[in-house]
Amino acid sequence: MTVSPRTCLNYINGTWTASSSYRVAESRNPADDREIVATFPLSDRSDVERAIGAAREAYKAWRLVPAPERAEYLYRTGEIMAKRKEELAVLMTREMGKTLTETGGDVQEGIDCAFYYAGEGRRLFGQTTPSELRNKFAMTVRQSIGVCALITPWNFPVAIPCWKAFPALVCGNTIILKPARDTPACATVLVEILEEAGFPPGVVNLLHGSGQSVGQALCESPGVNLVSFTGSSATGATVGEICGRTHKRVCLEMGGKNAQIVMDDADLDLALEGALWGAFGTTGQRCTATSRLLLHEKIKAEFVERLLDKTRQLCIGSGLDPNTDIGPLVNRQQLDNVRQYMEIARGEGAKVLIGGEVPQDSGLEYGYFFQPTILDGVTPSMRVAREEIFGPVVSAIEVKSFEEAIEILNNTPYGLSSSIYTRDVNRAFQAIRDIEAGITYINGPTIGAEVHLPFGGVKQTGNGHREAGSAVLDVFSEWKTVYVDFSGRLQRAQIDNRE
Ligand code: UN1
Repeated sequence: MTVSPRTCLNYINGTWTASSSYRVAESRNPADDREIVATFPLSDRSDVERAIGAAREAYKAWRLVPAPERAEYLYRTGEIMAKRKEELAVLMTREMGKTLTETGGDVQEGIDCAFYYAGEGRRLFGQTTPSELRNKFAMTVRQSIGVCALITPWNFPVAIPCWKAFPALVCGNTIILKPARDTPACATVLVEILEEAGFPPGVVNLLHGSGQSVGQALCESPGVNLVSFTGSSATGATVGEICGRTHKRVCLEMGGKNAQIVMDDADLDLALEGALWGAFGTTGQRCTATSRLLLHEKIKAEFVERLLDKTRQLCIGSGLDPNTDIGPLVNRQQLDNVRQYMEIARGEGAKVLIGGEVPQDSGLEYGYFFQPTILDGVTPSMRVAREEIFGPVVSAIEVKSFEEAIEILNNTPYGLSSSIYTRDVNRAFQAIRDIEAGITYINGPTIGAEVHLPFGGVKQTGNGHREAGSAVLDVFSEWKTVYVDFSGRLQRAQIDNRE
């Protein structure tokens, strides 16, 4: 069945509009690149300026809407998203390739996020604390920040925009969403849902286009107060640099090189299921994906053997087919990256135990498929052991002890997710203490974070902020400290109370 391409437009000040450049580009189905999924505008600086103008104007009234009332819009958003869940999941599979089970999960994460941050509208707690002076009251309140630019990736084309948009909105900010070029249709449907939920014109804006023109202009403009970015480390460094120069608040979520440790006392069946899902789920295109297995020497041979068996049974194909376990990579560039890493791995002396190639099966020739791949003989200094691959490739690394496993796990520039399978409770708690990562799973895979807990990483994964949970409220709001002196006289802190 062919579906005609969707025409995506920008959304500025409550109106769907073409770019003033009139230039367009298209997104294609990565399982069959003959299919155009959508066309979208390549916005230019004048579109960016119009969106910023609309968002600034709308901010004046939106910041004054009481937070519980702002939350009502999010409840409606969650309800509409739930109604459109299946439609959105199918569209997402067509646009970026992951399986229907996974795209349904992506939309569900967005729905959960809507209800969670709607609830925050009735909390947004500040603190009260005693003043050091008599007849004086001290408290903190959260204040909105202004116009937030949200620059989002293609791998979670609904969930990640929701992680950013919903807390931003409930905190009283207005937003400009700049989605990835690979997933314009998913972003368009999300904004249609926000429109239907009734957000006033200018509160939510959408700009399609390239990072070089739209993303950069948003980062540079003095009209934007905050940039929240999820994507590659290289782009994140540029975003951070421009925002530093222009004194903007910036939240960066970047790469990962996540490891799963399997100790000799682990439940191997459980650890195998975890490794399979963590490494090959979403075709390895998650920043939380498992890309290193740190296997205790006593179980390594058996574990690898059994993992190979399970990997052989995985079915590669279109994500729309219910039998598919592994969909395609998102685009040709991503496929070329993974192939290049295979050459690097072979050149460095790693051994390909399974996979490592583009599948030759008929029916897959028009897609960006890659076989699930397990590498052996990988040493911690090799590039494949240190750099993010973002594909279905996992390295099996032997470790002699728990201490060695932790040392290797920490030996990367990143620190997002991590996991350990062990039945030893002491080991588990030592791992929680010693692993350098924002997230640690005990007896679970490295993927599968939930929206009401903080999400983010240490070292080069981020810049110290957390998304999701109540932690992200510290990104999207400013603390104001308020002192109320009801003594009717001048009271001097640090002086009068010491006399
Ligand atoms: C990402 O890959 O950028 O924890 C986000 C997970 C998902 C989110 C991944 N809930 O795997």
